[in-house]
Amino acid sequence: MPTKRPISRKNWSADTLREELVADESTWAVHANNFVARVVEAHKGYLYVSPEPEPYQIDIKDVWLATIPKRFFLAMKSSRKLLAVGDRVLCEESGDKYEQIDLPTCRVFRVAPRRNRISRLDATNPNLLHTIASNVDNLLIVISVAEPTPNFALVDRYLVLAAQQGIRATIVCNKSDLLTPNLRAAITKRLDYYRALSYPVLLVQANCQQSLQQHDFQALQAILAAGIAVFTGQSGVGKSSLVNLFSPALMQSISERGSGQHTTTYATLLSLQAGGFIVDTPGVRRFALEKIADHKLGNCFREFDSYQSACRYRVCLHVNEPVCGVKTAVADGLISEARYNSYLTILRGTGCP
Ligand SMILES: Nc1nc2c(ncn2[C@@H]2O[C@H](COP(=O)(O)OP(=O)(O)O)[C@@H](O)[C@H]2O)c(=O)[nH]1
Ligand SMILES: [Mg+2]
Ligand SMILES: [Zn+2]
Repeated sequence: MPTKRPISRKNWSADTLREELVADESTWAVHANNFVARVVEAHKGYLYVSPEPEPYQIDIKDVWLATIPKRFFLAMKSSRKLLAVGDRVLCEESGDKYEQIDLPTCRVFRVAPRRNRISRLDATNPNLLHTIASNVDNLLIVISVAEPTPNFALVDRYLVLAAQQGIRATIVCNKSDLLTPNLRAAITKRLDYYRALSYPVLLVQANCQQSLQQHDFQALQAILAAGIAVFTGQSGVGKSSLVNLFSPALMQSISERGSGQHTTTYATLLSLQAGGFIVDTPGVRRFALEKIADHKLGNCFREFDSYQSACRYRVCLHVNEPVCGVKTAVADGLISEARYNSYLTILRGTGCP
C-alpha cells in the first residue's frame, strides 16, 4: 500500500493541506496500488475520475467514484473549489461502498497544478469565480452566420479569455447554409480580420451529415483530436449540433451509470469518436474573465502588438494618453474600430457583450 505522509495536527492549515494535495506530477510516486486519472465530472462532495496512464489516454468507459480524504475536504470547505473536470489526479483504490452506486471507488490524494482554467461567475457574488474546467487545450468559439446574428464583441471577449489562459482559440462559424450574398460580404470581412491575426476560422454546417466530408469540418476534427476542447458561444449557434455530429454515440451520461440520476448541471468530459475530448458545460451561460492588470489587457489583442511601440508611455492603456500608437492605428483604419471598442468595453469592465 502507498505510504501516507503523516500529518500532525499543527499542520492542519488549509495552506499546508493544499500544498500536499496540489503537487507537481514529477513528485508523484505511482505504483501498483495507485493510479493516475482525469477528473471527468466534479460534484460537491465527490468526483468521477477515469484512469489516464499516459497523457490523453483517458479510458472514459472506466469510471470510478472518487472522494478526497476528509482532512482535505474540511480544509477546502468544498471540493468543488479544489477540483474540476480536467484535473489530473493520483488516486488509490478505497474499496468504499455506497448505496445504489455500482462503481469502483477511490480516493484522490494528489492533484497536478493546473495549466489553465475556465470559470464562471458565482450566481450571487460577482467577485467569486468557480472553476468549470481545467487543463483545456482548445477553446472553440462558435458563432452562426445568422439566427442568431454573430456577436463579435462576445468573440473578442472569449479571445481575451483564451489569451489570458494560454488556450488555443478557434472561431467556428456555423450555419453556412444561411449565407446570402449580403451576409457573406458582411461576415467575410470580419472573419478575414481574425484570420489575419492567425486565429483559425472555420465555416461549417452542423445540421448536415455530409458536412463531415468538408475541408473545414475535417480541420475542426483535427483540432478536436488534439486534447481537451471547450465549446462556447451564444445559445442557438449550434454547439450541441456540432458535438452530436462528431460523436452521435457519446450522449451517455456518467451519472446514469452511477446514482441513476440524470445530471444536466455538471460539466462532463466526453470522448469523441474521431479522437479527442470535449468538456460539455450544460447550464453554464457564460464563461468569466479573470481579473488582470489594466495594462496587460492590450497584450490579449494581437493586432495591438505592432503599434504599441509607437506609444509615448511604456505603460499605455491606449485610452487618453497623448501619443498612442494604438489609437493612431485605429484612426488610420489599421486596427478595427469594433475590436478597439471591445478592448475599451473589457477595460472599463462595463457591459457584458
Ligand atoms: N440552418 C442551420 N441550422 C442549424 C445548423 N446547425 C444547427 N442548427 C439549428 O440551430 C438550432 C440551435 O442549435 P443547437 O445545436 O441547439 O445550438 P446551441 O444552443 O449552441 O447548442 C437548432 O434548431 C439546430 O437545428 C446549421 O448548420 N444550419
Ligand atoms: Mg446546446
Ligand atoms: Zn497606447
